[in-house]
Amino acid sequence: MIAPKKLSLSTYVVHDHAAHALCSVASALCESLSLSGRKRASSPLGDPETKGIDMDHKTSKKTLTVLIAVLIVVVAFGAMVPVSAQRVVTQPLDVGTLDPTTIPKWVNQLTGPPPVYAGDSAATGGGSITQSNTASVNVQGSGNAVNIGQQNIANPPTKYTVKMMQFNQQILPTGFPMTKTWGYGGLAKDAVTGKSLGFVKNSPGPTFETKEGTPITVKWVNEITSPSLFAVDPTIHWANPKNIPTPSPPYPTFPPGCVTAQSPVPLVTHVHGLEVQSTSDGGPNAWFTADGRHGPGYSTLMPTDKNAAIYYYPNSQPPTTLFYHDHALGMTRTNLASGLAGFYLERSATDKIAPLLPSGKYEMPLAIQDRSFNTDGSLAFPNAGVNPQDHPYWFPEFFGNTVMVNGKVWPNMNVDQGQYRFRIVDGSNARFYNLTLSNGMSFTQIGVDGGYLRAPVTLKNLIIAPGERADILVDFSNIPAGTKIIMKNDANTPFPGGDPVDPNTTGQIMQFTVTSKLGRSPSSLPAILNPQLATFPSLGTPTTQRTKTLYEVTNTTSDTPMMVTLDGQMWDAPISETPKLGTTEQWTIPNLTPDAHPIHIHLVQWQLVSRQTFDVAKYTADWLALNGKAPFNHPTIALNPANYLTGSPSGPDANEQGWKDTVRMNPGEVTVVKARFAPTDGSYSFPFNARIGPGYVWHCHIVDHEDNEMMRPYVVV
Ligand SMILES: [Cu+2]
Repeated sequence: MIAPKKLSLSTYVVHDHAAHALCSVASALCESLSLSGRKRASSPLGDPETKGIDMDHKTSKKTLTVLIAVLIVVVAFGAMVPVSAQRVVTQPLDVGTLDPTTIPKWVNQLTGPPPVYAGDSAATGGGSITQSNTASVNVQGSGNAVNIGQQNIANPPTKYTVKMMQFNQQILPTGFPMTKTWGYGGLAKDAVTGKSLGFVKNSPGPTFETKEGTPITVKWVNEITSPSLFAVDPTIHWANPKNIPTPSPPYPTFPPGCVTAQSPVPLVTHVHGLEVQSTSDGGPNAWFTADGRHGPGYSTLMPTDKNAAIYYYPNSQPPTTLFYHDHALGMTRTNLASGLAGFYLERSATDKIAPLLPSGKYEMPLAIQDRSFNTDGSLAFPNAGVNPQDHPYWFPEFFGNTVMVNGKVWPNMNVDQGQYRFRIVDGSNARFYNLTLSNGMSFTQIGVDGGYLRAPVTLKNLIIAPGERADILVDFSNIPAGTKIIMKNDANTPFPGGDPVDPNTTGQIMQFTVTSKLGRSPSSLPAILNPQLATFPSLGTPTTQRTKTLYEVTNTTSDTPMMVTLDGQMWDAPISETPKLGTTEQWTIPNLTPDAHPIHIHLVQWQLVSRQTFDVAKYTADWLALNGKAPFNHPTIALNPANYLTGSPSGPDANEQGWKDTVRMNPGEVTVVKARFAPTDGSYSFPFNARIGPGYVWHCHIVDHEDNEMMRPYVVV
C-alpha cells in the first residue's frame, strides 16, 4: 500500500527537542562532507559542472573535529532522553498549523479566466531557423550521449519569455497573510479583452493560447535563487545539481533538512500532453538552476543564458487543454506543490466544435489543487518521511487540507444565467476528485486530455486524477438568480479505498453564485464530436505487446513504502521500452498495489482498451517467484496476466473514449491501453524527429510516486 494503512494518512513523524538538537549537528555534518559512499548521482556520467562538490569539501578538518565532538555529546545526552524521542503520532490535520475550518469559504473571488501570455514583441517569424544546439545530451538513464545535430525548423511568429519566480500571493482570503509561493511570470494580457497587463506573475502561471499549425518558442528562465520551500530528499533519485553523495543516517529534520540539497533549485518545464521533440519536452534530466548548472538531459533550441532553456513547441496536434508544470527529477512533488503549474491551450482554425462552445468570459480554465497552510500564511508540506531510515523527507502522497482553484482557496465565481465551458485540470500532487454539483444538476463532458471525446457525455459526477483534464459544459440558464451551487468532492484519499474526505473542508471545491445577468444559450452539439474516434478504440492491431506492472516496494520491517515502481524497475535501469516510430503498441498493466495510479506517457496519447479484475495475490506471488525481490537488477521477466483474470473486461467509460495521456489504473485491475507512436491527427510521423534528444518518459502522475521511482525512460526508435 502506498499510504501506511496501519497509521493514518495524516500521520507524520514528530521529533522532540533532543532529537532536533542531534539532527541539527547531523545537518552540519551533512553539509560539510559526504557521510556515505552510497553515491547516487542523477546521471551515470555525472554532471559536467561539479563546482558544488569543491565547495562542499572546503570545510576544514578543525570544524569537522568540533562537529564530531558536539555530536558525541549530543548522542550521549540523547541516550539519557528516552529514545522514543522519534515517535509517530496521528494528527487530525495532516500538516500545517492553520486549521482549515477557520478559513471562510467563498470569500475569494474568481472574476475571469487567468491572464494569457502576450509574447515578447512584434511578430518576428517567417522563414526558417536552424536548431543550433549541437551539444550532446544523454538519453535518460542509459548514459548514452547522442548528438542532436542541426535541424531547420519553421521560425515561430511568437516567442515568449517565461520566468520561474518566488513571490507572495494572496491565496488565502483577504485578512489572512499572503503566501510565499512559486509561479511563472511573463508579459500577459487579459484573456477576455486582450488588454495588456504588462508583466504578470502568478501561481498557477498565465495561460498559453496557441493555434494548431503555429509553432512558438518559449525561453524558460530559472530565477529561483532561494532554497526549496520544502524538504528535498537526497536519498531518492533526484536532480542533484551539486552532485553530492547520498547522505546516511542520522538525518537532520526539516528545517533545515540537508542544506546542501536545498539550493540551488533545479527546474524544468514540461508541457503535459504536448507532441514535442524530446529536446523541448522538459524531461526530468533537462533541469537547470538559477546559478547555471545543467542536468545531463539539458537542451536548448539555441544558445541562451545559463539559467534558461529555449524550447520549441510545434502545436501540431488537434485542439485541446494541456498544462505546463515543473518536472525536475526527484523534485517534481516539491516544485509542483510550491506552485509551478499553468494552462496551455491549443486551438484550431478548422475546429468545427469550438464555434458551438462558450468562449471569452464564458470559457474558464479551472486548476484544482489541494494545499495546506501555516498560520503565517506559508505553505505546509509533509517534510518527514514515513520510512525515515530509507527516506528521511519523502512522503508517499501529499494531501492538502484545503482546496485551491486557480490559486485561490475555496473561491466563489459569479456566473451569468447561461452556459459555461470549464476546462478542468487536476493539478494536485496526489488527490483524486469525484466532482458533483450540490444542486444535483448534470453537466456535459466534451473533451479529455488529448482533445474532443468521441461523443458528448452527460454526467452527474466526474472522477479526475492528477494530470487528467476534463472539458465540461455547465448550463446555469434555468437556475434562479441568487442560487448558490457548490462544486463538491467525495473521492477517498488515497483513491479509491482510502480515508473519506472531510465534508466541511476537502469535500468542497468552489461555489458558483448565479446572477440575474442573462448569459449564453447552449448550442446543440453533433452526436459525434470527434469523427476520428467514431468507433472507439480506433487504433489498429498492435505490432508490439508489453506487460508492465505497477508495484510498490515496502520496507518489510516497518511495513511502510520505500518506493513505487513500474515493472519492478528503478529509474536508472536500462531502457526497456523502445517503441518504433509509427507503430501501434498495446500495454497490459496489472496494478499490484492497493491504490489507483494515473499513469502518464509523454509524446503520445493512449486509447484505453479495457479494465479487468485479476487475482492480485497469486499474480504477485508468481511474478516475484519469476523475478526475485524487487527492485530487480535484471530486465523484468513478464508474466502474462491472462491466466489470472477474473470477471469480464469492461471498456472505457464514455468520458474516457478519447485521447488519453493520463489513464487511471485501478487497484485489483489489469488496464489495457494502446498507443500509436505517431501523431494523434493520424499522420505517419511528427513534424520533428522523435528519435533524437534525451528521450521521453512514462510515469505515475501522483508526483510523489513519480519522484520515488515510479517513472521510466523510453525512447522512440
Ligand atoms: Cu502512483
